[in-house]
Amino acid sequence: MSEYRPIPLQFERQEQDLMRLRADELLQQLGSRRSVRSFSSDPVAEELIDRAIEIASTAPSGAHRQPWHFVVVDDPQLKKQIRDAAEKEEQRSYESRMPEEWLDALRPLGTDAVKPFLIDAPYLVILFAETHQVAADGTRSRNYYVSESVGIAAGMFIAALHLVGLATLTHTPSPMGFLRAILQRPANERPYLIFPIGYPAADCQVPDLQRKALEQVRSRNLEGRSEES
Ligand code: IYR
Repeated sequence: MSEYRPIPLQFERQEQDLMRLRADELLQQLGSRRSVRSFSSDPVAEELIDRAIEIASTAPSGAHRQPWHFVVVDDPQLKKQIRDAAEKEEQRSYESRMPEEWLDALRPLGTDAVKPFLIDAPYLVILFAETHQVAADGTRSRNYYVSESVGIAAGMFIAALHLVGLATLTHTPSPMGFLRAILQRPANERPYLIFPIGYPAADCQVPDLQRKALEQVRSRNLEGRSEES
């Protein structure tokens, strides 16, 4: 495999004050993001979805394989097929597959097996992870750190959508194999997440949850070290 040609990094140092201001602004903007489960069917410009996918696709990836594929779905029939299949799986999960501990953990969120957002949202974006690559001559090569890479791309996608002014949800019906069948994707693609995307419904409500404070999610050096390791 040929090597990438080294080129000078484009990087500009910013004034400290500006860096602090940007960090504060970003925290405020991204901190107002909420997972939305109730969508308006108002149309959304598809180019905004495309820009968000391009932003997500700037994510770092193992060996720069970029092992992701985004399918943008707005066809009402496909959306209905996806909703029907997802609800069938979710019904079984809520009724018999999820252990009591998991159901207890979800109770505060009030979720159930009914997923109208899968047809109400003007777009569904289905993110697939490419487990390996298949060249034009049929030779396979493996990808590296696939779930880390695709997870990072997913996070960047969520941030991009929010900063652009759109609402989304990371939806994970389980199992998700039906997505590969309905969307007729190749065997090297594994469904990773569904993102319904649009504007929130006018009467959209979200759970009044709190986020962990900085002190709860970070420590410095050996602060709070564990005896066990
Ligand atoms: N996939 C199911 C259950 C679910 C699981 C988790 I973890 C959540 O944070 C929310 C829901 C559903 O979408 O209802």
